[in-house]
Amino acid sequence: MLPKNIAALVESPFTCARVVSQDRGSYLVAPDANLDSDLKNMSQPVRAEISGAMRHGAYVAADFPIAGDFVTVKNSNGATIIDRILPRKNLFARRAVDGSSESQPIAANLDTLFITVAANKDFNLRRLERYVITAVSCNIPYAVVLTKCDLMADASILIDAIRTIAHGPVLALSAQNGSGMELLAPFCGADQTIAFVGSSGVGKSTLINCLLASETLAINKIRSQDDRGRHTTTRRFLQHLTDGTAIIDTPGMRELALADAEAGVSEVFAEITQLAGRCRFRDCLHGSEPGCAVKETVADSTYENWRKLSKEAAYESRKHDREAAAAEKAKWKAIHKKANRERNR
Ligand SMILES: Nc1nc2c(ncn2[C@@H]2O[C@H](COP(=O)(O)OP(=O)(O)OP(=O)(O)O)[C@@H](O)[C@H]2O)c(=O)[nH]1
Ligand SMILES: [Mg+2]
Ligand SMILES: [Zn+2]
Repeated sequence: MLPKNIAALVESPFTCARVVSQDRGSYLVAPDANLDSDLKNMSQPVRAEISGAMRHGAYVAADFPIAGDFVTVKNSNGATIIDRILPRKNLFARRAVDGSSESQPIAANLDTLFITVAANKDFNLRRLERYVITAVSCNIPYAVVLTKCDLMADASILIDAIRTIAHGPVLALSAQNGSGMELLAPFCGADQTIAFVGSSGVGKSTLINCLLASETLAINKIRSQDDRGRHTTTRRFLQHLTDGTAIIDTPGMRELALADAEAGVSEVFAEITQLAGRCRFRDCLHGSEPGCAVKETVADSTYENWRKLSKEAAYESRKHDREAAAAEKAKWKAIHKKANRERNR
């Protein structure tokens, strides 16, 4: 739901709408269940375009509207024009997969991000780790959803494994037999926006359909009149449950490259972050420094994994931020100096 202080930014002739989906410059917007909007009487999302001014002022992908965004719109000769994006509470984004350092927004204004993994042979902790790191770095509350639990007699081993990485809630369920679906209830409500992300085939859309199925009207409306229901897997798409919960489905991601993720790495590898305080050198990089508590204590596999991810995260941040690079250079210089001093003693 749009916070009141942001709703106050909307002035006539503009009204507020929520971005449902985006497809090459064309958007679908809908009234938010809780918004006072011109669009409110419409039962279906409407097509909208961004204004010329917005197009000219947009430099990076994040400057364009994304599913979950609250935007101001106005009617102009029968067309719905998006005038501006209202301030975002948060933005789930990953590094673009084209190799550039630009970040690719996935969804905005989330109350809970459901990182979805399946209890089958595709289960992969390393991939989960990347999602958790990204969620933490984007400052988005997350929960891990372990789907397809009907395929396993006992999912507790997987749940325990997930808990070694994710400090948020873990919900084990099956959209197939309905077990555990009630675990999602506390995350739903008129003022809640939730999104499902994860690899292709983990069951995100099935889960959402399952939630919508108990609300037959909502899904029928969307499917018969707009034919959107079938396309939930090819683009990000926001739908409302009848209780007002906004649910965003996203297409499965093949890879999740880290962007600006150092905070997330520190949180996921909390053990390392804590141990770092016990290293002999306060600015120990846990490489080949003597007296490194991290190297001495942490399991080799965890260490290698941490090193790889923190290297990737740091590399991306450097690319983004020259100042950070300069500071890092100074830091290295100081470390070498110190090491030299130590050696020459
Ligand atoms: N056994 C079992 N199969 C499931 C369950 N949920 C989904 N599936 C199956 O998993 C397959 C993929 O499900 P989708 O919901 O399309 O997966 P998705 O995550 O939306 O995939 P993308 O849209 O490609 O990202 C389908 O064949 C579903 O029937 C479940 O709880 N149990
Ligand atoms: Mg899908
Ligand atoms: Zn160390």
